[in-house]
Amino acid sequence: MPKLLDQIQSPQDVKKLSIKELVQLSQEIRSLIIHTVSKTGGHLSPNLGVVEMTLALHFVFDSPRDRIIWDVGHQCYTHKIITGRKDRFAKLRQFEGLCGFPVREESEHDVYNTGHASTALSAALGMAIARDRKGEDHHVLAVVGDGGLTGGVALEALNQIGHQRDRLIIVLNYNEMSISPNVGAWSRYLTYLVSGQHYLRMKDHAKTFLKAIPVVGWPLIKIGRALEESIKKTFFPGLLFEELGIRYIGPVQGHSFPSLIEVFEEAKGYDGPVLILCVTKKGRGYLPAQNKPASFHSASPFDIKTGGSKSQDKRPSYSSVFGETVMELAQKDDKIVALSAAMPEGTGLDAFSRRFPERFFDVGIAEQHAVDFATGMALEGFKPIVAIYSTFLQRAYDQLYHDVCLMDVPIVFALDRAGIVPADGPTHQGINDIVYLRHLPNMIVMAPKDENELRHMLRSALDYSHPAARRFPKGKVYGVTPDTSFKTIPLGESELLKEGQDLLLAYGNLVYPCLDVAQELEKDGISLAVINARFAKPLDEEKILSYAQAGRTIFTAEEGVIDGGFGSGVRELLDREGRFDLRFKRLGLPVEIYPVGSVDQIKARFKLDTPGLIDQIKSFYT
Ligand SMILES: Cc1ncc(C[n+]2csc(CCOP(=O)(O)OP(=O)(O)O)c2C)c(N)n1
Repeated sequence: MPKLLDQIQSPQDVKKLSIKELVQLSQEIRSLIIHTVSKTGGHLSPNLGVVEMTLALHFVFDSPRDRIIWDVGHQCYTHKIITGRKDRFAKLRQFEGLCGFPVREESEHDVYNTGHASTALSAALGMAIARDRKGEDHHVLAVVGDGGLTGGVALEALNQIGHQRDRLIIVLNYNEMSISPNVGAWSRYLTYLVSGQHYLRMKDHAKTFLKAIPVVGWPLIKIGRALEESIKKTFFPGLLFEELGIRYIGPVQGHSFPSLIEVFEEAKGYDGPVLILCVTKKGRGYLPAQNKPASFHSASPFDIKTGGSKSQDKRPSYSSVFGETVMELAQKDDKIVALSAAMPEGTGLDAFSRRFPERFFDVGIAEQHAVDFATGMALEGFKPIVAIYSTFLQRAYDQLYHDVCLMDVPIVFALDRAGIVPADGPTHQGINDIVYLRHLPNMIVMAPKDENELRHMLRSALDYSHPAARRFPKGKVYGVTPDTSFKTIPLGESELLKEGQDLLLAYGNLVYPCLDVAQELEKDGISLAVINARFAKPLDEEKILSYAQAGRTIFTAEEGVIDGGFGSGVRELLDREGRFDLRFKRLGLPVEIYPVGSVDQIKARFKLDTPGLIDQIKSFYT
């Protein structure tokens, strides 16, 4: 059979299809997504869940004239495929290939860049009001998941949407899942709305039954209609949205083209904000993903037949070492509690959540709330360990400053995915945390060189009695044998790993690469001592200044942006000591928008891999 997908160059081609053809196209797209992601990795289960919904949106609406904003944006593969990027889809998440999230620079159909959750409603309202002020008449749509709707930003947007009442369409993709099963009172409410499906069906059956009764049938239906408003108030779902000033339509079967097209057409005609609740199945069409949607939320390359990972590397990840260490420490201290913002698996806390369900809190996609919630618990004597990816903790910057640091509250922050993050693109890079934490009063900022030090740092962080943040990268551990007992690292103490004349002061996961660099440079007659800094704050001032006093050249190395980072802290120390004469160089990452690619590719691009570091140091000497 000739492939329908070959004929689809733009959404205009989708509009020409019959329902039967749309069904065929959705199958072809699913197959393309599964085959591509099995090679490239990517957000498999979210994308398989929204194929029909995306096609129906493009069938009914007129992108890019109508603006479609994808919340998080991880579910945009079908949208990319039918908006002229099918031929580049094989290069999804590859260096110089397609980004896995909407990017304005890639296509006029991507009207808003996303990656972090819960922003679409605010952006859509902004665009809707702008449209109205400009006297234009296109549609603005926000597609948001039930997970995305747990984020505070989304709730703030709903608040204003209901107030402004501008024309705007919210498509709520309900699949019961965030990455893991969705949590919270909102989630419970949405589940209640969906269970209203039974009510809808019951209502239709009742009507058919009444119509069949001669004479009294129709009057009874009329009375029923009159009663409906009050029944609705008591039983009928959607009321909360309606009370907020947002028209509610749903629930809709999110894999049925006739239903989707019908409600999208209906929504088009409404002169105010409207929310359509679509029920979809995450992972639909690929059994392993359907059965384990969380494992396939963001999958690494996998074998299509079995669903098993293609990776041969059996080393544990930093996240899982972190999760196990939290468990070990929690066994001996019942004041320890662990928090995650919708990422129990990703942060390695899933085992902890099963072992200590009473001491684990998944707060939803709510990083700001997580930090203040932890502050409250800590002030009452608990010891919260808050595990949030470096990029997502950016959300809670004010809470870190205003609540945690000004009150000097002892909370341990575990910043996972710190440094360069592969494949997800600029929105997910964990490169700013050193900068945004370093200048907060009372905050201790540290990074381990390997998994053994990660364990000691977690123990130490609990002992310091101040807010303490510890970053570690995505991926597999270095592969050292961990010590059998914990030790507390004296606050601010660095570790000399190699003697030498000048100083290479390395931070976190750049410590071992810097050792390699120093060994290599010995061959060229460059002698560098290598120090594992451990702390970006407080710095080991005594040790650093001993090299300064001897007039040595100092290099700093960090996997984070240079401006305001670890090296900048060292520079500030030298300035305070009046050492403007010293030769000094910061090695790190520039402030710019990062390309999609693997860690190695991005490091090579910014000369932060071993050859790049060698090159930078050598040229500094010449
Ligand atoms: C601020 C922020 N925190 C955490 C994440 C990680 N994250 C990506 S997708 C996702 C779940 C989204 O769930 P939902 O919106 O329901 O979409 P679904 O995957 O179910 O389609 C999470 C927590 C994020 N992208 N942004």
